[in-house]
Amino acid sequence: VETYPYNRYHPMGEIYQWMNLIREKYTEVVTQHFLGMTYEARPMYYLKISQPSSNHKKIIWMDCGIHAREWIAPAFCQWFVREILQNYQDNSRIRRLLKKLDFYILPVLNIDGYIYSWTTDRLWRKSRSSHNNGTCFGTDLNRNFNVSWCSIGASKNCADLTFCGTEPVSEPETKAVSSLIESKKKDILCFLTIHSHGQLILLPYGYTQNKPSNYGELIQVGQKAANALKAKHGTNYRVGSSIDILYATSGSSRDWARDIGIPFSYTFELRDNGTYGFVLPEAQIQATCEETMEAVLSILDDVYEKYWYSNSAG
Ligand code: 0X9
Ligand code: ZN
Repeated sequence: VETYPYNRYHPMGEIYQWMNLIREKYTEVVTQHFLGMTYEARPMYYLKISQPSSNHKKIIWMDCGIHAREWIAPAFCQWFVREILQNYQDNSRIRRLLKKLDFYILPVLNIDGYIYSWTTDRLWRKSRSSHNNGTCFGTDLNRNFNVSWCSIGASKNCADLTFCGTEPVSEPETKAVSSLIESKKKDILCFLTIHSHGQLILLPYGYTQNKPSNYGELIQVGQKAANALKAKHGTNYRVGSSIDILYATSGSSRDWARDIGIPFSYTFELRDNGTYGFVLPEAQIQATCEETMEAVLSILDDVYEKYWYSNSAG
């Protein structure tokens, strides 16, 4: 674990091995949990980081790599896990968070697609499910959740990049995530889903101009996170509701999570702003992860405060 290069992109086999090493080295705080199998029958695992405590804890969910080609996202999930584990004993900020929060981290949601982006097509986005008698492949897993499914910003044509699947939650990967989140939703305070690119912090919704009931605090927490991010290396992010500052989407995990009652739900679109796009050079991994870490910690500090010291998000 000490020698694992966090400033490199890793193929899926190495990420599986990394999860095993992390679990073995940090047995007292990390457990690995099976979520389900992918379409191509690979196991999905998330890492749970939890300090034994008598407090009733809230859950922070973070997934990375729902889109295969966005390699910086899994790199950030791994970076985040390392930062938490290397610092939780000495760093009072992280120690405080872990007293009342458990972190659930899914480093690669779309494993089949991620592997395909390494072996065959660097710019692959979707999953690898087969459709129309094997004439087209892949569902956009971020259009397959059960929220206003395939109503806008998604396609029913399996050849399209935003193919929404054959029905809501038709894909094994979205089933696995949905059922875990559904079963824990009363305890989940914050849902973070990490993408690239565009340098955005997006909040619900993508499928409607309506605003969530806590829109004001979502904007405020998001803007503070963007300020913290910029303070690290000067990178500019925009913050806003998805449909306003990006484009319309239906069936996204973030909107679904908000609509089942998870108060703080955000999509991050990491670096860059289009120069390299999805093919962000490895030389930028470290700075991207450092600044994103500041933004995520800012959100976690805020949701921690808001949950335990006010009634606004209960
Ligand atoms: O299109 C997407 O799913 C995301 N952009 S990406 O370039 N990473 O593919 C945007 C997701 C934002 N979420 C919603 N608009 N619901
Ligand atoms: Zn994406």
